[in-house]
Amino acid sequence: MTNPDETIRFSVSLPKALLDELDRRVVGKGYASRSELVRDLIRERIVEATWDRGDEEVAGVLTIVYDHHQRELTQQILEIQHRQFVQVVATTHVHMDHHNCLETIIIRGMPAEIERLSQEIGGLRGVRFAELTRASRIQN
Ligand code: NI
Repeated sequence: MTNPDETIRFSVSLPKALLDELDRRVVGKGYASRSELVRDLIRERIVEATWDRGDEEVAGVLTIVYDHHQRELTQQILEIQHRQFVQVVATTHVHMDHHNCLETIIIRGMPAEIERLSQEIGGLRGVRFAELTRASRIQN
């Protein structure tokens, strides 16, 4: 009987230069230990693989900065959000200055649909910056 939450210790052989690189990242990124960094690297790859497979529901956060004065842009962004086959869970809007609005859009759905929505919003005239953060459920 094995418990999936059990932590198992195993040893890994690495070239010295690669281990040094790992340790620089442990320090540079403020990790408590090599193990914690390696766990996070593995989880990152799992999220990437889930998005690449594309066969299960995931979540994404689209961050955009757009021109407040671009006519009808806000309306276009809203219409795209309503029309898609993905679920827009929440949006947050911040007025950065007189010209720039920052918005985060939390989206749930299949990876391809989230990518499509993000590209469509990112491609609108007046959207100056668009970046999608990809997330998924991770066991342990
Ligand atoms: Ni604004």
